[in-house]
Amino acid sequence: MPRTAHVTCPLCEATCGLSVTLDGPDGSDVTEVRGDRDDVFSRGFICPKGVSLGALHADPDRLRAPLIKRDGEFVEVSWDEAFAEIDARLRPIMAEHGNDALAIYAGNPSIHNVSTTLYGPVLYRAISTKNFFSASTVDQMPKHYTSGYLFGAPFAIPVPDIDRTRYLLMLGANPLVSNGSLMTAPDMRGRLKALRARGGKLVVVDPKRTRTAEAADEHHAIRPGTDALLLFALVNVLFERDLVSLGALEDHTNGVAELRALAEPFTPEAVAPDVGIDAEAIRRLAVELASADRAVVYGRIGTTTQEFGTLASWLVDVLNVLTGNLDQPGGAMFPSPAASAPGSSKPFRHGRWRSRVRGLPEVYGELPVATLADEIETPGDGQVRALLTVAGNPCLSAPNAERLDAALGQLDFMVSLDVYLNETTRHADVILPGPSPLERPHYDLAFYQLSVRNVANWTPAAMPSDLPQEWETLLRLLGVVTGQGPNADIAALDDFVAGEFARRTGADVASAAGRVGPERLVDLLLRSGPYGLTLADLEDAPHGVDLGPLMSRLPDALKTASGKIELAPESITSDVPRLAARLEDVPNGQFVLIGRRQLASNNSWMHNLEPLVRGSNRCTVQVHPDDAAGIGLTDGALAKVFSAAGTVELPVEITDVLRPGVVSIPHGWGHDVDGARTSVAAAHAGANTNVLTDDGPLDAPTGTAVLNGIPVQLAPA
Ligand SMILES: Nc1nc2c(c(=O)[nH]1)N[C@H]1C(S)=C(S)[C@@H](COP(=O)(O)OP(=O)(O)OC[C@H]3O[C@@H](n4cnc5c(=O)[nH]c(N)nc54)[C@H](O)[C@@H]3O)O[C@H]1N2
Ligand SMILES: Nc1nc2c(c(=O)[nH]1)N[C@H]1C(S)=C(S)[C@@H](COP(=O)(O)OP(=O)(O)OC[C@H]3O[C@@H](n4cnc5c(=O)[nH]c(N)nc54)[C@H](O)[C@@H]3O)O[C@H]1N2
Ligand code: SF4
Ligand SMILES: [Mo]
Repeated sequence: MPRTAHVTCPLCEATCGLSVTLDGPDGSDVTEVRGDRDDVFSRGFICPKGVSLGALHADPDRLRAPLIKRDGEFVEVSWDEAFAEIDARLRPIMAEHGNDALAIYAGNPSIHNVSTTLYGPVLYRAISTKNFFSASTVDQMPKHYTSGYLFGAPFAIPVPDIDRTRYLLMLGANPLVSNGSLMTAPDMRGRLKALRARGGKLVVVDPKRTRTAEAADEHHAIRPGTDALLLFALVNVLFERDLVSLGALEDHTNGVAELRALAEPFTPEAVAPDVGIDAEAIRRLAVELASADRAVVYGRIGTTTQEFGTLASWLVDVLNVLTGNLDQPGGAMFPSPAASAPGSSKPFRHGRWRSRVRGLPEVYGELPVATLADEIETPGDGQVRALLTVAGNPCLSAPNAERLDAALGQLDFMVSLDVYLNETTRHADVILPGPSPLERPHYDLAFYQLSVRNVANWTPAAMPSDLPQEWETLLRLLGVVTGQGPNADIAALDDFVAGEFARRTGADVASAAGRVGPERLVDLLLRSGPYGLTLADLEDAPHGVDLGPLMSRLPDALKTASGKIELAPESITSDVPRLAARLEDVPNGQFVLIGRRQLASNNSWMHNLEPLVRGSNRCTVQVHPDDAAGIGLTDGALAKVFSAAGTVELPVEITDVLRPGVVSIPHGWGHDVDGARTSVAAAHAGANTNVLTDDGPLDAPTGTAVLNGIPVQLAPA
């Protein structure tokens, strides 16, 4: 008899509810995946990735047993053998060289997985290495940094109240393809349509006329990397025209006068030649933003992974404050999640330690992944000799990928928690697999903190797994790194973790009696959360619980030392002279490379699924027709693309959606490596664009990689 499981899709930030039909002798054959029409948040929405959850579950290349590399070949082993190997090889490295000799890289899916979200940090704290890296420094770290300094807490990220706004100025985001990021909002097409239907306006700023730009009222093709200049000019106009109006924020904000002074040189006329948008249009945008009754500015990855990522992220929030739209319905609001992991009670600061080789400051407990290769390659005290990756594929996702790939090959020991033997994990000595998304429980702890509506939805595992849950594997690793050996008492460690959670949240650990692992921790977090929910409440609501629209949260949400919004903190404003220098020295007209996301793709790791690699999901270099004509490129022919870091070859796709002078390559491809076990991906290999991105220039305050706006040259191959 077929049965239906209701699951929250864990593949992206949209948190769609899906109905999964299961059949077959042991109920583990996925016969259909549909959008769940009764889901309180997503109302039946689904994308091609969600549909492919069944293909992912069934993928024969997905690992189902631990692997150990013996004489260069991976062999399947038991869990006991795998842990014995880790204990025998990792412990001596840590004993001789210290914990900093073990680096950690946590990848994107680790935040889409309740086991690794909750138990990863437990292990990382126990290892306590300075060399902690994650996908955040190729993604949203500037946003944590600016939230840390403006609001006092790196996870206090305001999100656009998209269902109530009447004016949305969106920069560097393409949610009709990405399905939204730092903005949990299933069915973005429907939400943007509704915005326009109620008389609202959508303005998109993007070097490319994306799907989202096509669906907008207005599109401005900005020159890559110049968002901070544009945003500063908007601030300038607000002051010039006396349009600054903080409203309810007046008593809660410091730094307005400093900001006025800082914005002075950035007039629309001064920035226009570099930004590529004319001064008159910039003035009009500022006036529209200030006069719309509910307006919001939103920036995403095109604004964070660029040379001025921190300044651009900061100015997005600054504009929301100066127009009185922060914390107001229809503006940028702080969600009120039902459960959130306990954070630090101290106001945010960065630079508590620095990287050994380049002296880059720590931000939010991390060093930039752009410097991981430096730390592995450079001999001396504190050199990285071992690496643990958790759900990450830095060989495809980090800048200067060829160099990092070679560096991983030099490690003394590497362990990966991962579901594939791929470009990165092929360098591991031991790979520890986790269950498929349908074999584990799910709760979107991180993404409900970024949700445009307050909702809560718990997903029990749709079916049992033959593999240990990843929280158990992480605790077993905790046993190894803390010297308890390869067979530590996991239940005892878990009791200890739950006790600590209860202590930090004020919940009574006995109230969650009878539960273990993430179930117990989520139950404790819900109980201590603002709605007093329990896990049992959510278990009774398979389509989720709607907790209503976003609510104003100031001043309570502010954790700065002053208790106020700090609009002009020195840790941010000290980077303004670097931006001002750009006004004097506008880069010349060479080609610049930007990235792009594809609907049927998920960064680097879902290219092994036949249904997703068919059709339009192709790794090409997009070039504007005028540019192509100028250098003799023809559609479909191969081009060579060169940068300071490397060279790749890939097919040309000629399209007028790009701003002339800008070329675009998607990331996450380049599957033609030796030693991986992803047969479908290998047949659709594509090229790795991060061979072209450089690990040298970074967003100065945070060390976030510059992945957009890379100078490149092109030629027919
Ligand atoms: N040039 C360029 N580079 C980019 C970007 C860009 O826009 N341009 N975007 C950046 C961004 S935003 C991000 S987030 C990063 C992503 O960078 P990463 O997080 O390093 O890479 P992913 O492609 O997400 O790879 C995830 C890995 O997790 C594994 N995995 C999947 N599910 C699970 C699971 O349930 N458990 C475990 N243990 N493993 C799992 C996959 O097999 C894969 O190895 O890439 C960045 N790189
Ligand atoms: N289908 C699919 N969905 C995904 C992912 C995926 O790989 N595939 N990845 C997920 C992840 S990890 C993340 S972080 C999110 C990201 O979510 P989004 O930020 O919405 O991602 P993108 O679609 O890359 O949109 C970035 C846009 O920035 C533009 N851009 C590039 N440079 C600049 C610039 O200098 N200035 C401006 N203003 N714009 C610029 C690009 O043209 C692009 O349209 O998506 C998530 N969702
Ligand atoms: S939009 Fe995201 S959450 Fe929704 S089905 Fe697609 S991948 Fe899953
Ligand atoms: Mo990301």
